[in-house]
Amino acid sequence: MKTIQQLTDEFLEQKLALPIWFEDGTLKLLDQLKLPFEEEVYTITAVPELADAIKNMNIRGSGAIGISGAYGLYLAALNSTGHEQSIREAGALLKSTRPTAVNLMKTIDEVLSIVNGKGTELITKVEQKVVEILERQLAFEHQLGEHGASLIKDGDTIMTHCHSGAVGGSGYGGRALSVIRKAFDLGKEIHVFTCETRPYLQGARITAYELKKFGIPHTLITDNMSAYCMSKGMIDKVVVGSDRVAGNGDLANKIGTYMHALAAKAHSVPFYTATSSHTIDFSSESGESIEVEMRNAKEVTHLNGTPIAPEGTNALYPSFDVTPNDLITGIITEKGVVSQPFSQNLKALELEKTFQ
Ligand code: RUB
Repeated sequence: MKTIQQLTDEFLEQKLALPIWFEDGTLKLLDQLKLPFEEEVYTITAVPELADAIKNMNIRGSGAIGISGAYGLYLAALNSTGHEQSIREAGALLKSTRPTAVNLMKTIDEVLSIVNGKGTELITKVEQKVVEILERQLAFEHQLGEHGASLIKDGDTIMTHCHSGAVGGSGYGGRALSVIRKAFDLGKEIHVFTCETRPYLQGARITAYELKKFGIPHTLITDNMSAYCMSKGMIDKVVVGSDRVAGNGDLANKIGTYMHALAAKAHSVPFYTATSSHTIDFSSESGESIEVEMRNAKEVTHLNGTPIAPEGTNALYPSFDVTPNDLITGIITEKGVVSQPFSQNLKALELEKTFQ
């Protein structure tokens, strides 16, 4: 099997838009806080630095933080010369960084499930597991992209929210943008409306940056314009990513997703989430049990460090919301597009089996 270095070299050759990669015994991370104006690369030499980068959103997006967890455990294995307890402690630290995106927890648990033994043998074991995960995640992006692209018609305008793309995933197009990118690569004439995504502006800063990079025609709107655009027949489909899908199909995704889904239902615009089986969490029966991360209110009262409200203004920042499954037309996965009733059809796909 390949080494992590060989795999990363392959990824770099494929010109993927990588969020994180391995180079010369360290991790390299594209600083997403600097996008779209600078493409600055951070070097990470120890797991606590990686944990801080995830917390501070230098790296973000559920797919990207999932693979960061895997890379982080490999770094822990190397730095501790294959010490089992140190790898487990690194796993606990990385899992504590952000609570909503389930990919992070699942990926770390998957690596930890093979952690036993010591020394070089353990390092190699972790490395092989991480290689397997990285290859699989990238393959999912292509597969779910193909299934999703089959829903897109020539001439469609697709609205998306937040950033569910290459640098939030494994480098091809993450989830929502894999669907869009595949449709575009297949020659479909499409246009994308990207919502700016207050307060962190992932749509304006990162989705628009990637759409430009991939040459896909697009228009930026503010979040509160979506119902207007739908009411005027300007949007044919909504495709968003997913931080977690509960067993009944309820969707936890970036704050604002729920509001777009309500507008889409009111205007009979099909609403899809693009995800992978790794993001379907059968241990959450419904969205009610999903923990929504509350972030610092200063991220609402300030924009890029500049205050936009009177000093002392109270603000609230739930970073995600839960869209009830009855507002969702279909769940696009690497195995196909799942439709209602989701509880039954998600189970029928036996998605979790992939990982047993
Ligand atoms: C990102 C976010 C994205 C989802 C879906 O949150 O909510 O919409 O992660 O994208 P943050 P994907 O920027 O707070 O990490 O399906 O690619 O994970």
